[in-house]
Amino acid sequence: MGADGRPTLGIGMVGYAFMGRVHSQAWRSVSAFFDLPVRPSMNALCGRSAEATARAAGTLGWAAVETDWRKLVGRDDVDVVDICTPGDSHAEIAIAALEAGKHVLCEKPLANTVAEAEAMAAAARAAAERGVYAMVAFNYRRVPAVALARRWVAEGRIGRIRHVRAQYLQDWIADPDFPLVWRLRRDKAGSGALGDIGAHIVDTAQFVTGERLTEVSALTETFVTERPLADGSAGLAAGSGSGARTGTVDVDDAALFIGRLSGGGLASFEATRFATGRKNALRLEINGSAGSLAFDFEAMNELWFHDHTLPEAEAGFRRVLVTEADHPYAGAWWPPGHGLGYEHTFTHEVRDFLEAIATGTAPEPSFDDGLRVQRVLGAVETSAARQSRLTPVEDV
Ligand code: SOE
Repeated sequence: MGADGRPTLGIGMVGYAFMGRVHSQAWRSVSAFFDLPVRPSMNALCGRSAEATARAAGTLGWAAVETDWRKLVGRDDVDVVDICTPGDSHAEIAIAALEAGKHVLCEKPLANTVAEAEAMAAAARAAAERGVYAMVAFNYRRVPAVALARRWVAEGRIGRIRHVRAQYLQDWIADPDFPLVWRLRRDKAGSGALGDIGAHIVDTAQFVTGERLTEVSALTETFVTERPLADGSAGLAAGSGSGARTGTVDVDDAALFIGRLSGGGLASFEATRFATGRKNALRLEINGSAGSLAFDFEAMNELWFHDHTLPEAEAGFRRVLVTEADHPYAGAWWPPGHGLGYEHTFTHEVRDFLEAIATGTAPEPSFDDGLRVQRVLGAVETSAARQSRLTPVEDV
């Protein structure tokens, strides 16, 4: 029981790098801004090095430290396991935690392979029967402007969807001397830009439209195939490698694909970490029979709306500042116009997860939603591997 008389839920988190830090910020701040039936208690942090984990726990606000995730999962004061590790450990940790009766929040992409994602989704379905819940951390669903776009699509404001144009553009590995960090290794990350950021645009597009991708055709490329080995401490921030020794990049640097939506529309996707000058440009434009919506995370408090039912002379894209009290999530924060940032999307994510647990409602995105995205990633890789299907322009 917390000081305010609300029941507490003990949180145990595995991993404390970029995602661990942003999740910590979310767990720490959620009760201060959202009126929830339960209060999270940051009980234990798990990492491999006792010293480094203790340091991180002190900085980030975790009460205790574990160096073996199995021990974290077994703790009586841990009700929720938050997985912020590379994809190669998601399946093992998530399945063990669900079987031990712990709710699970798992970073994206859900897994490194479709088979792992299938096993995780099966474990989540079985756990849900016992009131134990699992959610995959596609945080961009919780950008107020993205949630508003979904609301307007569902209300029919843009009519029947004809086109989805989705891009996720970053540039943090454009320098060929950027080291071979774990996100550039298939054994750790499963795939490259495709799984890391392509997964986000697939989920965001399906979430906003309420439709599914039914088939895809893809091209992937690895522009820099050898990179300096990372010195072990290298995170995702720019830095140098460890000198003369290099290793092979065995994942995609960029993935482009087109697809068909379940409602009959066409979609295009571009995920790259070589878009020089673009830092975190998750962009979505949806064209419907009655209007269009456009969003760019680099201006995340804005949603652009074109109402095609207006007379031509009055129509055109107009900017909606998504900071009003009745916009999704926005009312919990600052007065209109004061704006939110990247970290708030994670606060919204844990808010929704805690609410779902407290009210016994299955949270979204579920592991089945994560599996669906994983199947799209798998289909993209299968299609890209069949490059013989491409038509050489010179042959025509
Ligand atoms: C790196 O590309 C990364 O941190 C992704 O892994 C996150 O999911 C995205 O939100 C920001 O960029």
